[in-house]
Amino acid sequence: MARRIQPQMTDEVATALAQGRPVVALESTIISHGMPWPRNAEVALEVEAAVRAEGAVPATIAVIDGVLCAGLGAAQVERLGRDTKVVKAASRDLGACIAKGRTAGTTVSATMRIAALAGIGVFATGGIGGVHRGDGMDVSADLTELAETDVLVVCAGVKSILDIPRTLEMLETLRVPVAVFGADAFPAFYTRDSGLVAGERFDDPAQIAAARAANAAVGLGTGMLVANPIPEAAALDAAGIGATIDAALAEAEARGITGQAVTPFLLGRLNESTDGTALAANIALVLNNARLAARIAVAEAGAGV
Ligand code: PSU
Ligand code: MN
Repeated sequence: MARRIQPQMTDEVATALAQGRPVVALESTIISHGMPWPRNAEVALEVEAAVRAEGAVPATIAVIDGVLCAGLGAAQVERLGRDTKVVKAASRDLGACIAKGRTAGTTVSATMRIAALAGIGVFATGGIGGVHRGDGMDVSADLTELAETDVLVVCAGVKSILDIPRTLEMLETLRVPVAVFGADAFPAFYTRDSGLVAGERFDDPAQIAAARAANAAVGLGTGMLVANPIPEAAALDAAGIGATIDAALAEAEARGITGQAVTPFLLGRLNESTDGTALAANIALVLNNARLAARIAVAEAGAGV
């Protein structure tokens, strides 16, 4: 087997890992392809601050000039947010990015892969990819990476640009444990309730850390998905955002948008056509997820996991 790459880490991240202190990985496709400049870069730094405020060290993950990075400086965050040549990398794209010296925002799958290489076990994002609507067989590699890589991912559930029931079925098939924090219903990103119940409710971050340790102890070998509902005050009206999503999907279809471009196109359309309301909700839930991930990482570090 080829020797594994050790990602380049900031001193802060390397020291925290060496000392067994809590670290939270953060993804960067949300910066490069999920939110508009300059709010994207500002939010990335606000999310890092939210992790620090809970007593953990943030490690924003990306590929910079072909180097896998865990922990970025402000100038690198700005480049990801601003430079339109930055590509979107899922796990399978990492080798080509390294070989060609590319700069990439990493999706959930690629961020999990790099976090695992760095030895970071907890990761916060906004929403994961999943099974897209329709019968086009567009299924995000986020699901397959969750099935293969032992990293806990905190998200706000799954956006209804995707087929939520099929995404939940696929997670079950792949035997990825699903935890819902502080609620019974699985959340739908902009709204707190997808109308579906999946996984197990947890009300205590330490108990989530304990479940993750137990998953490892039974040899599961998968990641774990923690769904954290958007705060009530930031949640959007379900009917309103539902109609906006349907219109964005119809436009993507009419324009023949396919492959890796689908999710960024839909996210961009939602942000544009809601006059900033969807963006504000997205920011609120990412911050909320960063705080919960930090609390889980702090609990893990305290338990010596
Ligand atoms: N869903 C969101 N926000 C996002 C993404 C998905 O609500 O920013 C991004 C994440 O980086 C996720 C990626 O990993 O899109 C999935 O892309 P695809 O559907 O091409 O696998
Ligand atoms: Mn896809």
